[in-house]
Amino acid sequence: MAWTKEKILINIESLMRSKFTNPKDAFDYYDNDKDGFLTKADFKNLLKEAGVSSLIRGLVAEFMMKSFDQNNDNLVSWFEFQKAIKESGIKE
Ligand SMILES: [Ca+2]
Ligand SMILES: [Ca+2]
Repeated sequence: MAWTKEKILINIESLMRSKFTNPKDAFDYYDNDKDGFLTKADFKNLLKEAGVSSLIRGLVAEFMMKSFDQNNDNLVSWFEFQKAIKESGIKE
């Protein structure tokens, strides 16, 4: 079974739907230290729960960081997260 970008997004979307009522709940949940930013490690946790294979989790987390993080500080703020979710087509 191949992991395409679409499949990963579908998995993330279904995780969001089953576990959280809105993206902010998801963001707060994965923001472990509650500083208002997600790190690459936080994305790995999200991907783990979305059922993404451990073999590619690191790579996908890296990819998500790069596409979500707009000011290149290696952190994803709520603003960046929200924007990326809108652009990805994941419905709120
Ligand atoms: Ca954090
Ligand atoms: Ca950032």
